[in-house]
Amino acid sequence: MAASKSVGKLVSHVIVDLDGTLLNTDSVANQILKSFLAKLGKKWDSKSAHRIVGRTPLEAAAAVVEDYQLPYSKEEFLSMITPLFADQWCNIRPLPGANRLIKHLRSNGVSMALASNSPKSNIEAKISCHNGWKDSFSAIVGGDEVEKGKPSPDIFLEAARRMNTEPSSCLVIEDSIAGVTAGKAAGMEVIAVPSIPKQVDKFSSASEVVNSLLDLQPEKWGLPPFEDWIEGTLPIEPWYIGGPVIKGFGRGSKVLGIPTANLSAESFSDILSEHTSGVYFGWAALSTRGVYKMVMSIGWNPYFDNTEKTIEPWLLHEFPEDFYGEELRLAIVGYIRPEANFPSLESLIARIHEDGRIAEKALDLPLYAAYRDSPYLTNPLPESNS
Ligand code: ADP
Ligand code: RBF
Ligand code: MG
Repeated sequence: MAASKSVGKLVSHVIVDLDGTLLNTDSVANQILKSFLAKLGKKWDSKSAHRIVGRTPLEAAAAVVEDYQLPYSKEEFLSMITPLFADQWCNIRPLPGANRLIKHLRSNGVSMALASNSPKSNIEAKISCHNGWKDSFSAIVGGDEVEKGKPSPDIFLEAARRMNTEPSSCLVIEDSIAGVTAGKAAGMEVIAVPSIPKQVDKFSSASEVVNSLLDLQPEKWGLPPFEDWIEGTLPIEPWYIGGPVIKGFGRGSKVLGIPTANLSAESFSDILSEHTSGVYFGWAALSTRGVYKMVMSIGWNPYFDNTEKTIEPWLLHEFPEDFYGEELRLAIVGYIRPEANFPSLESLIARIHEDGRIAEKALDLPLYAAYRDSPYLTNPLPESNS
């Protein structure tokens, strides 16, 4: 839930972190470390990712050497993996909402700086892969340009200095605990966008915690509001997933009176790691039945505190029977809100029904209705060879 304290001061400048905040670096880092460790006969545990998020490269290397008892010094290990990362820089994808945020601040003339623990040359290489990013920042500060990296405040203080402004006029956007600590120590307002799920309590020192960049409300800080929300929905670049309907927790119909035709989250771990948890909507096709309006949640269902991320699509239609095993295809076209916890089951149910009404109505807008005819939904399944 977007926990917010009484929101503090108004700001005029924004300082953003790069890895894990604008870029989905974790996903690429996980792949690189997984294959590197596999060659040493060791298995990368993505749960230890929190030990490297937000650290300087050498600190992150030291953590991996220690955790996996590698037969190298941290310097040796860093020199082995650095080229592997350099090869992948242009494969690191922007996180949802990153391009939108950069364009928004830029087109409204809000000064923006980039402040990262990475060396400056790495930052420049990474952002050069994304159109319009470099020119959007009036200052870029790398970890090698100050004495101490985050959690020390140096990087943020230097960014403010280069923008010719006071630290107290700056709003920091950060995904890591080290970054939040650094921003606060610099005397700045800090919005945390945690990249590690279910760790929100660790970010209590932040001025505000949001689930993703899609949930930012710049007007809370005296900055220009986003103007792309339409009737309670945010249009997104559509994405498509599909597969056989599987058994879920057996809870949707029974406990909530809201059946959800679950897809296997495991089969879509890559695409899901690109999209933040939350409530989305779009169109759902069942190959033998038709195309229906759909609203869904993706995530850990905070009310039930699940340990697995699940995909829970509710088709806005009454069906005479179950359709387990049938091919379900989804075109996801818009975002409604982050997943939330609720004080009671009734309030969760009421909120899901409201999501349903919002989706039902929005999907009639031409902007969203157009995707009802996506070939992905309407084309027959390819013949199976088996
Ligand atoms: P599970 O936990 O196994 O997903 P649910 O109680 O959520 O069980 O029920 C989901 C099942 O109900 C779906 O897999 C599907 O077969 C059926 N179903 C019937 N109507 C709908 C609907 N409108 N939306 C989604 N699923 C539906
Ligand atoms: N579960 C939550 O814990 N928090 C939510 O905010 C939430 N939002 C949902 C929104 C929609 C549109 C749907 C279909 C489900 C949502 N759920 C949410 C998931 C619900 O808990 C889940 O479908 C049941 O637990 C069934 O497994
Ligand atoms: Mg279900």
